[in-house]
Amino acid sequence: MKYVLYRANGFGSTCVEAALELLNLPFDRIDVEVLGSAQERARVRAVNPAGQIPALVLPNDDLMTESAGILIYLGDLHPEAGLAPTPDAPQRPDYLRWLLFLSSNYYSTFAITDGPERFLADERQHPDLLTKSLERRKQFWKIMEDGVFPGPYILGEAMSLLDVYVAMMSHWSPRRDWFFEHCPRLSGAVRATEAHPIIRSVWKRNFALEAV
Ligand SMILES: N[C@@H](CCC(=O)N[C@@H](CS)C(=O)NCC(=O)O)C(=O)O
Repeated sequence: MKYVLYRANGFGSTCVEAALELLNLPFDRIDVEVLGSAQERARVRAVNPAGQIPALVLPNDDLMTESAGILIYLGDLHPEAGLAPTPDAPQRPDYLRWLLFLSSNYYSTFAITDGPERFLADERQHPDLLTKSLERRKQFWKIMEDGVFPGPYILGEAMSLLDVYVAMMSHWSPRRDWFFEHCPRLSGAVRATEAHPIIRSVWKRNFALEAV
């Protein structure tokens, strides 16, 4: 029995694709356009009523959504891979804290910029909404950058799915140049993560560029 991942290059499904590959779990990819035509969006909503990816159908046919939740689930299901600190590990609180910090704060701003009309009918106010969203993204990255990270990865010696999450998001707005300049410690973890051969190959497909 396989997983089925609804995905699009470079979107939030990228981290789930990476997790499935790192864990060597068989899965099928189904390409969708979440920001595409009304018909295409309806196709996505038929799978995930929120109209979003990642959407992962589990081998028992249950649906799972929410990028951070999926990463936590997969990492916990395969502790032997060492991609998630176990519940009693000292790194566990930071692991959960930053995964959820990113999904609920940083990631959620994309719901605004991907469809400002969903929040404000008056188009003249959209540029302000976009500017403010960008400012908030930068603030959230700086808050995380100022957290205590021992390196070389965010939680210390071992790469975790938190590093994969951050590496994916480093490609998103405010984009890599800003990220590398303002978040040097997180950037170190991103570079270390992107040196992993599986991450390199998943990134090549998703971001159509060299990983680092
Ligand atoms: N909370 C969700 C957010 C997922 C999300 O916003 N995905 C974007 C693509 S990266 C999407 O599907 N956007 C379509 C829309 O908002 O209509 C998660 O963490 O998985």
